[in-house]
Amino acid sequence: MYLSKLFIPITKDLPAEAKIKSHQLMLRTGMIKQSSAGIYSWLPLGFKVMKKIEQIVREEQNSIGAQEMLMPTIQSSEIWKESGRYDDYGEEMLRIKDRQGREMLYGPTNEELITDVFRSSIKSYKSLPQLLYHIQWKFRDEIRPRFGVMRCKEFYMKDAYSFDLSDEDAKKSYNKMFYSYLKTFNRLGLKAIPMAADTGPIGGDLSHEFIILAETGESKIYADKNIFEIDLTQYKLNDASLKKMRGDFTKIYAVTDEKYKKEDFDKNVKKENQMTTKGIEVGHIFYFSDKYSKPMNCLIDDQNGKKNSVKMGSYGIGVSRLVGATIEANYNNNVMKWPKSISPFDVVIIPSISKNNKENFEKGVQIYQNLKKQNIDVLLDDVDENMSNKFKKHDLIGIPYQIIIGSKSDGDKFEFKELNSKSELLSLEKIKSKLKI
Ligand code: 5CA
Repeated sequence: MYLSKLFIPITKDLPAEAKIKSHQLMLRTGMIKQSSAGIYSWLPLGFKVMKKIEQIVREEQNSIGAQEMLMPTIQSSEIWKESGRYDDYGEEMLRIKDRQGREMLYGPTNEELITDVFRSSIKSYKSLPQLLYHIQWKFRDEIRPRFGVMRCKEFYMKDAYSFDLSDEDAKKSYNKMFYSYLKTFNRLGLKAIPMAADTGPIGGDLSHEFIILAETGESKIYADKNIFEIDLTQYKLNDASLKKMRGDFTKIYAVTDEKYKKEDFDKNVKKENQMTTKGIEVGHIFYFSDKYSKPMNCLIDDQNGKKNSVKMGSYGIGVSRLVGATIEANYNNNVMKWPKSISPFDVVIIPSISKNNKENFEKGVQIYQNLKKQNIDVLLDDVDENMSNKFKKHDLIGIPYQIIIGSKSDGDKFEFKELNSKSELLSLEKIKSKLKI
């Protein structure tokens, strides 16, 4: 892609309405545009990053055996009346009527709908366990949408649902999700802490939030620094290993302010390991047993032909929130550096362009074509602008690698720079091998 052709409405001014750095950056680099309070259009740059995050989330769900499907955004109120949540959910639910006057709603979550799908299809323990997920827009009429995509009304969520015969089996599904969440956030270059949490309107008595550290986060957290020392690669995808993993994580003290008690913190964590900071909730998992299956009559025959309410859990990741959260975790001193796994482009070529010198640009085009052939997703900055402005702009766009073609280029060697590091003079072959690492 040539930068001049990219739909990327960059603005110089700091948007007044944006209070945190991710919101500011996303508006300034034209990743999103507000359409109305808490509702955004995703423009090409933001959309590309979100889709890359979505793909990593998908791969990690698939790798624990979860199956992807797609449920609609609009749901009938009937199933919510069955579960008893239609009245409980309150004003956050956007309620609408179709032309026949039927009560509908824009789904804020999908426990009822998936239970309805499940009960009409699966009747026997022989088909269990099942793990199903979809990645779909949700709507919650937040009273105070703020911080851009971090707390908005319409947002993109991965929500998964597990179905098991017994509480014991259900906890195995819970542990698999726990593991896949930690792997997902690792691949996104984020350090996430699982924390015991309250269950709110979803319900149940076992729940963990996954929180990434960021000063601008909404949740205050108290944790033992040792939580970052646990090496995930020591665990395997089997029930015993994953049980040990959850035990290892949950025995280290880490709570949000809802559960914080000073005396517990001091008793459980040595002074030098105490960490008090803020974080952003990027995922939340729940085990609620038969909270939905019982009132909705979702029954399974066990080995003796006896009918049991299926045991369920639900597992959410805020895919659109993760775009903002990743920025909060990585944007410092006016430089944004995307983790390689989700960067909007792999590399940007920045030739110094002037009316009298077309050579740099032509060299840039050659390199561009060469890299394209290798399936490297490359951006060529063909805009006629001075180099210092270009660098400022690319500090915001955040592509982690730059090939600079200008006064320092030497024959077939070009400046190769990783954001936040010094540049080096390298041949194209060396650059290619660096990009593929
Ligand atoms: N049904 C359960 C699990 S599937 C559920 O809805 N959980 S949740 O309410 O905790 O939401 C899951 C994730 O969606 C949260 O961890 C958060 O990352 C994201 N999320 C929730 N509300 C918003 C919002 N208003 N704006 C952006 N992201 C949100």
